[in-house]
Amino acid sequence: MNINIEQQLNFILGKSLDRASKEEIYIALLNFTKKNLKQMKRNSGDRKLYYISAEFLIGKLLSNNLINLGIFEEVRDVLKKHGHSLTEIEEIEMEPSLGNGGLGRLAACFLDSIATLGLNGDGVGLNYHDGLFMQKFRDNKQEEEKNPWITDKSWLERTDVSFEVPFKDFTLKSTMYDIDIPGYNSGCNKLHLFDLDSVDEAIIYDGIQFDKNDIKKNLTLFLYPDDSDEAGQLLRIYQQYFMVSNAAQLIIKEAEDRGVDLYHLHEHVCIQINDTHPTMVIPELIRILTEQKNFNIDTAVDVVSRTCAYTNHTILAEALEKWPISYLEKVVPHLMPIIRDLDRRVRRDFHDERVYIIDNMDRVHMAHIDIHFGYAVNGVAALHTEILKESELKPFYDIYPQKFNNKTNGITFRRWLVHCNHDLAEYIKELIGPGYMENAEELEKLLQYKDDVKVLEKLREIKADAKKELKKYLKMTQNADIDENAIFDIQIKRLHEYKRQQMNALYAIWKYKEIKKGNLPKRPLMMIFGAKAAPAYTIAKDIIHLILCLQQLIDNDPEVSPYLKIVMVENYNVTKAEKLIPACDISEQISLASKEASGTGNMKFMLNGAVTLGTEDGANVEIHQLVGDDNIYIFGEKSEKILKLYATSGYCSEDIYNNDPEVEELVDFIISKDLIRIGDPVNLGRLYKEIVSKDWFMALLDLKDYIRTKERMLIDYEDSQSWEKKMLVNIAKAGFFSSDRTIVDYNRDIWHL
Ligand code: 26Q
Repeated sequence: MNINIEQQLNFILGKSLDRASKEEIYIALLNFTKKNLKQMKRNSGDRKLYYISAEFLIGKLLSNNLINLGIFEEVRDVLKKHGHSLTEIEEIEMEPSLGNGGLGRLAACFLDSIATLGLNGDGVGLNYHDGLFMQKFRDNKQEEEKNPWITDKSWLERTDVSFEVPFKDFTLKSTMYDIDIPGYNSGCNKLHLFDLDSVDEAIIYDGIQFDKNDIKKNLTLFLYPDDSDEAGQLLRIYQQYFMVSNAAQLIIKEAEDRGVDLYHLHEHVCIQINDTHPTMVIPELIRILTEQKNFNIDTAVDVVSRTCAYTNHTILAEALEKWPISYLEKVVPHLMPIIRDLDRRVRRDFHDERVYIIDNMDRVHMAHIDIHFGYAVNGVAALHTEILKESELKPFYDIYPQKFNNKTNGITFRRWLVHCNHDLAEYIKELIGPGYMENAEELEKLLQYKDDVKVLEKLREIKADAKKELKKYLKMTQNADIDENAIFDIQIKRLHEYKRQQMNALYAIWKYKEIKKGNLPKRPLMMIFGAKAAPAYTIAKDIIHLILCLQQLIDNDPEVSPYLKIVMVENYNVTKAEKLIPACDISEQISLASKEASGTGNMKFMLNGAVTLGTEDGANVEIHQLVGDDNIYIFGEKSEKILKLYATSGYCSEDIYNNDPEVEELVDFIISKDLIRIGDPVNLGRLYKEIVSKDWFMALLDLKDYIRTKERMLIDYEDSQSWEKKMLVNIAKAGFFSSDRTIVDYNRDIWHL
């Protein structure tokens, strides 16, 4: 770049960098970066992808955009020269609150890789003003507050694109906002976020309460508003339809602008439906083509079916969306004739009620629309796709074997290595050259240093520095004191019973009791959690309460606290993940086998030299295959056995509790005097009862193997050189999990851009 960055910044500021405040510099950098993005070439091509998703968990953008523009280091050095640190300036940026977990972060990694590979593909979603709630801890409980992240000056650019979205009782006029998505060393794409001018944050009161019926004011306020009542469910339908009607209108407008003959839409456009949330794009496109473009319905169904592809992210029954017809009639009655027609087609062709779109309780199965009227269905890790084919979606696989395919998830190394762990990225570059930044499999070249003591020591040094950084960060953000010499054991992900944070908490109880008995560990253990619980998910909140109570119990126990510490990070988000992941030794990936579709945190940790403690679930299976038995710690029952247990109702937690006094002792501690004194007996009692009498995700089944395996890991950690070797092998084998590889696979098998 032949521009003098320093002069440009001074010009934008209207004064010298030396005399500018952090806030002023941030705004100057924002404007400067936006100007540079404007000058990038737009990725183009005859065929265009639209990735529609309810979530885009993009994280802060400043550093990442500078990296992808190739000017990160120059900017950092210019700032440094004038006494400023880019890291501190970044703190001013608000993190966009446009996602919740893995599915949203995956969409963000995909946008980065699509742009980097020079592919013509944009994201389409909603511009939630408060997104996912802000988590606060009070009295050892989660409380929810609003999270207004959109500031005066931001990456969002208002466009003059606007569409009319028809609902039963009124029509709403949208506004499209864009965020530029630069590829690394490549062209630029866009994320289109639709919004409503009439949305009004002033209707939020008392945390995150608001009038669920005031659609004009609430439509794009929150991601996943509480849907425990009818008004909440209707609001979700309003949101989903608003998202896809805008998407459909944008797609058709852009196609027509490009001169595409709509009868050949599928040759010029493909639409990726990210989970079932955007499913209504299928009937909406059919509606527009038949009502406004003179298509007959057979042709419209045919063209749309060749345009749309669906990704499944879960086998949990409760997450597979089924909308009552009566609700759809209240919000989008004009889609119902089309949905009924699609159901009629299915019933005409197949005589198996498991594949019908409308079931005998008058509910519309969104995934069934996607599978019948899309041309591809993919799972997100090898095991997950096999489970879809062999059990969850078997009746569909029997009908359409050619539609099913696997696309193992990936992560962008620009954010999850170069940005979040710059020292490690630089050191890798020193060892094997910069080629791995664009061809991630080149990381394997690191294996030649497997026995190089100097290299291994340097890896540990980089890890130790990251721990010190995290220590500073946790002190600053939540006044937590952590010991940088401890082993860092980290579980960060949405709170869900299947992910089994409760099993990890039971380990903490075990360890606490061991220390009380005088079995002192060689080195302190630092257990870090980060998780938000859905506001209406009671047991998930009880698990948070348990963890926070344990944290307090241990902090106040001088016998235990030198050896064990728990920190639950408040308001876990992408920014915090970026600080936590580089500092991790033990990556907790302990879902009940068969339940975690893929996981992507597991990939971020391994790339940063953490060793996985995990079940044979999701992408852990593939990590295991790549690194081999010596470089991962696998425990627990396998998925075949778990699926059988479910099929035969063969699991009874009470039997384990009653017959294993060690397990009983740990579970009983949840309602012990020690904990009840700190916590709320209602929450702790409810959790205790849930684990003893139900334990739907079988934490007790795997508990002892889990404890044993974690203990083995702590012992192995003390053999520094062999542990460092594990770190190195994990980094070296992470190349497969680059989202660049994932996107190459999507493009080869599904998109054909
Ligand atoms: C459904 C119905 C009603 C309300 C909400 C929902 C809902 C909301 C969010 C259902 C699912 C989600 C999010 C799912 C998700 O994040 N899945 C994760 O996707 C990752 C990317 O593929 C995988 O790595 C994870 O294993 C999977 O859990």
